[in-house]
Amino acid sequence: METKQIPIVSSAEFGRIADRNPNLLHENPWVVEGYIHSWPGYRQWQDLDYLRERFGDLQAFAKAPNFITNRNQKLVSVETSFEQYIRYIRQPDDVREIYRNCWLEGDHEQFVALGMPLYCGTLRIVHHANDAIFADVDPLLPAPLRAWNHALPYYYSLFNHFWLLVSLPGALTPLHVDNNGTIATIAQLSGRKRATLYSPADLCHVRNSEIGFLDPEQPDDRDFPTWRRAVKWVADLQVGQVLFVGTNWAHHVRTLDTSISVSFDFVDHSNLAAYATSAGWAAALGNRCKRNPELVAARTHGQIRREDIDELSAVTLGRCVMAHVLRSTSAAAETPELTSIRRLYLAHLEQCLASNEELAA
Ligand SMILES: O=C(O)CCC(=O)C(=O)O
Ligand SMILES: [Fe+2]
Repeated sequence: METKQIPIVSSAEFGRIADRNPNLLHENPWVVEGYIHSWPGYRQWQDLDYLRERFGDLQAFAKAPNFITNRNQKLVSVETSFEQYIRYIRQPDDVREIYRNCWLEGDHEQFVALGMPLYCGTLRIVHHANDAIFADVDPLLPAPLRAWNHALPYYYSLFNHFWLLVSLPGALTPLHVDNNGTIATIAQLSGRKRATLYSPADLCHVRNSEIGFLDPEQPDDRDFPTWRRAVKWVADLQVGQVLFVGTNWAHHVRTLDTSISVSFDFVDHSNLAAYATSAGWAAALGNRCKRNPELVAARTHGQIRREDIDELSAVTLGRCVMAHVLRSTSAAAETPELTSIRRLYLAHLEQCLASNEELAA
């Protein structure tokens, strides 16, 4: 098995490479340093007391591991507040007392047997494109990269993420691929994390449709007989560095020290087609519409009919509704950039709908 170090570059060098190669985020992962130090929130967000004051009231789930992606993995979880979770981070030995009666899946004994800390690794801190958080994390990406998220209707409510992740040494996010063809970024504010990645071309060696994903720390020859053919990309992410994970790259992250990260995914020119045609957001939107059929029929002025809402699959319905939203909003968009992104998105979507047998039937 070949192991490669993920290249580490300054944000200035990264900018020069990005100018020459618009596809660079997808050819290999990158660790970029030297721009999140200038985030207005950088220092404050390293302080657990500050985070507790700002986000303590948020309802949270903490799990061990963060989630599971293999049929043979076991999961335990608690329902908590972020404030209570910070208490656990400070006093992990008090876990029995802190989470008495809070177990959702498994219990304290099963948690102890797993031998890994609870991880609140999916704390949503952004809900829409105008969220106040963006003032703290600016620039989100080093130039010339530009996130197009803000131009994509409902982006932050369709399983695209913007998370604050606080974790103890040993916390685990198992191997997985992010939703919707997005590019993932993990910005390290405190402590270190070990990242292990596999390219989309190597997914066939590390993903088994029945079992799930490989455990890169303990590969199983029976379920993943060809795992040695995959190239393993590795980096120990240090404070101040950002890891970029391209579309459909599988990633596994082990926390090494008590850690604070911000992780978000994004869409730009390089993955808009992958985003537009992915089934994840479309199914989420379609299912939401199926729960409110009258509202959807009224809002689309009958262009999407009651019977379509009932009969189309959630994915197709989600795509039809999004195409409708894009047609009606791109003309009225506030800036030429917004208009052109929405038009491009719509063009990808229309192509996808045109080849849809469900609609032809
Ligand atoms: O930092 C972690 O534990 C995992 C984060 C992740 O998978 C992501 O941001 O997509
Ligand atoms: Fe991820």
